Amino acid sequence: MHSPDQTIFALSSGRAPSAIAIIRVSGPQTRLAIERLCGKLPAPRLAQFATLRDLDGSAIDESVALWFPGPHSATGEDVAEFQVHGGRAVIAAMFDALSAIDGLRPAEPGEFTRRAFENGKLDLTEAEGLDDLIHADTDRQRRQALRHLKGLLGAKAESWRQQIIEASALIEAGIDFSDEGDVSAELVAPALRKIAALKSEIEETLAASAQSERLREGLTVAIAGPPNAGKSTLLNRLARREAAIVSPHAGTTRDVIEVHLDLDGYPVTLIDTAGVRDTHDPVEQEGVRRARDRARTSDLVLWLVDANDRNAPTPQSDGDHAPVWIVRNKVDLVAVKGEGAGATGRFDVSASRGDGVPELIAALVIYARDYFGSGEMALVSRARHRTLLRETVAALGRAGRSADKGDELLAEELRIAIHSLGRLTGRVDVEDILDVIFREFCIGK
Ligand SMILES: Nc1nc2c(ncn2[C@@H]2O[C@H](COP(=O)(O)OP(=O)(O)OP(=O)(O)O)[C@@H](O)[C@H]2O)c(=O)[nH]1
Ligand SMILES: [Mg+2]
Repeated sequence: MHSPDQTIFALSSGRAPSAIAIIRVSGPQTRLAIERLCGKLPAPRLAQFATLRDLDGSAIDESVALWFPGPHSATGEDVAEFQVHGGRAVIAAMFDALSAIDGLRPAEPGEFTRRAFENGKLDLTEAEGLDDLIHADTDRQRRQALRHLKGLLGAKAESWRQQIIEASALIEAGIDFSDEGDVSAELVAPALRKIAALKSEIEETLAASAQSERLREGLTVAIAGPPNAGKSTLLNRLARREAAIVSPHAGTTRDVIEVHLDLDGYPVTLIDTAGVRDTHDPVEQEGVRRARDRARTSDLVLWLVDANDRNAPTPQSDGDHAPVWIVRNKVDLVAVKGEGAGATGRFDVSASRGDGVPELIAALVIYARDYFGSGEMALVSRARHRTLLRETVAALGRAGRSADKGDELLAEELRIAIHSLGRLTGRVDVEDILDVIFREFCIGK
């Protein structure tokens, strides 16, 4: 995909129609593109009012144009930005005009950021942070992403890498001096101390980030239980909108309905499912199957029962799956309060009137806080980071243990550690993972 000789363009702002749309161009033909459309080149980095014209000279729109000559641009290449009116026809006409210029083509997802990475404008962890920032739904996700965008993990990894390179240099020097016995030992001992210290530092970082990947993914809470218990009513109340259909008929919900909540800054996906019962209706059977599936793969299940139903089924908890909270609904219809309410994981609510719902929400917030742990402050936010840091720790551990087996073995383990850290920031040999990472990006970024 990497082809710096091509000039790319894309709509970088949100979905049309909108008040303003931003179209970005990056690559060697950018100067030509801006001259063709605007008639002349604006002063670098200054907003310039311009009537944009297609190749026949007819006006497309009145816009603000910006010209960022490389390397002082977001991608490191020549970049132009056209701020046009955000109508679909305007954008289409702009795309036609840009496509008509030789060497210009629409960008692939993430291609602008990839070029920025290739040109050393950001490292891989910063690029990932940028993607996370664009997709952040809650304030906590935003703050975590910003930490990565600022390069905190990248800088840490780079400093570790440099220190291992230094330790490794001592060992390599020791190998050169190996005929002289003592010199080698004198060089290797401090290197080994350095390696042991680095290993514990990386282990601490991993431990402090134990749950932080979760902040990207969010917490999934499934509302399950027998038909007609009021599951959809509860979902609507928690979502504060009529997301699911509510009716007095048992078996109303068939599809799995998802709503996204921002619970005190924590991202939560709430799922409403079909009431679980034996049924001959094939459509409802499929709904029940999906309900069971989603309950199984969720992180927490709210098992909702009608407080008036003495024979309400209890959840089939199958072993190591998500914790289940029992929520007795429709307490507005019962005179006596349930015995269990107030105990851990037991709630009495009226989904339709709202009684007991604040307590349920408060418990969910506490649960989320625990579930996400120190995520926001943690440095590691992706499985990719964790895997590479674990590889580094393992190599450093082997290096420490192989000290008496010869310096060559030790040096080889250090090379592995250096390589893993290099892959983290994208300094070495990462061609294979680049496609995977940048494919997740939006077009225009
Ligand atoms: N009195 C009272 N009625 C409720 C309460 N919550 C829900 N209901 C009523 O119970 C009926 C069923 O509600 P739903 O939310 O559709 O129940 P459900 O569990 O989603 O049902 P299925 O989708 O069929 O499994 C509706 O008539 C609701 O108005 C409550 O707290 N109190
Ligand atoms: Mg329902």
